[in-house]
Amino acid sequence: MKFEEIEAVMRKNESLSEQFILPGNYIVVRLDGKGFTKLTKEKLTLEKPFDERFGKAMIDTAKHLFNTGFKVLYGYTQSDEISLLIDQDDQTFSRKTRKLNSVLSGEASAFFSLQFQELCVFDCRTIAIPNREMLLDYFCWRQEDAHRNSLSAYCYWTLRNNGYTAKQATGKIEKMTQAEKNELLFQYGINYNTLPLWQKRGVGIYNKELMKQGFNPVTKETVDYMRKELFVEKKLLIRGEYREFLREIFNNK
Ligand SMILES: Nc1nc2c(ncn2[C@@H]2O[C@H](COP(=O)(O)OP(=O)(O)OP(=O)(O)O)[C@@H](O)[C@H]2O)c(=O)[nH]1
Ligand SMILES: [Mg+2]
Repeated sequence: MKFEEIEAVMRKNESLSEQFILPGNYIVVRLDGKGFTKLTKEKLTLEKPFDERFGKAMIDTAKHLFNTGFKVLYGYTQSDEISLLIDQDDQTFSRKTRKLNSVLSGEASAFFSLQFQELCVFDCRTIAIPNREMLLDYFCWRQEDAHRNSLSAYCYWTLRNNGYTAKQATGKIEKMTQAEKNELLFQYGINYNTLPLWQKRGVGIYNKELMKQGFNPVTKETVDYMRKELFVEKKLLIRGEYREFLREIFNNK
């Protein structure tokens, strides 16, 4: 076969296997740290179950993803995952899932690795969401997951710190209800209700209109003005109130 023919076949194969997020759908991506159980236990020196520096690196990585060419409306991070909502009308890379997944996982992996000077990798999946209610369901679902995970993680490390092996701790937690997990922590002197909200609910990131003060050199007066800035919400509301909070952000995009 001639080179031109080979090229035509290759290009056709490549374009026929291309997938797109269909017009009108919201684009949600979720990145997740690859093998972070091993990374957080063996390679990094971190507080367990939650570490401020790790949490900050996740937030900074999520903020970085707001500046990678996509029109990101909302970011949410908990544990080793980051979800992003990309605008319904975003046409970047013609909405190719291959591009979304590879560019965002590459950007996140590179940025996060620099925070710890260690090789850290994120995977990325792209999800098409056809309507607003499903979008709200998606983010409420991730927040519920954050809550379950944090309760279990606190139980796990409390047991580990009190003589249980990894297997014993996992086995014990597996059979417990949420109420029993709360009770277990209480027995060891931990009141789950008073733990930092970012650990239990995750963190939201969005462009918020904030009042700023500037100096007018002509009139020599300080002036108030409004500016949109990337804002990190570490005290998210939950359930119905979180839904309303998100609805407002999505309405004011
Ligand atoms: N010490 C510590 N560990 C954390 C923190 N946040 C997340 N992790 C750990 O990150 C891991 C995330 O778990 P998963 O994403 O389910 O598992 P994984 O090992 O990353 O596996 P894959 O995602 O399937 O590649 C858990 O083991 C958490 O304990 C933190 O603030 N401190
Ligand atoms: Mg992971």
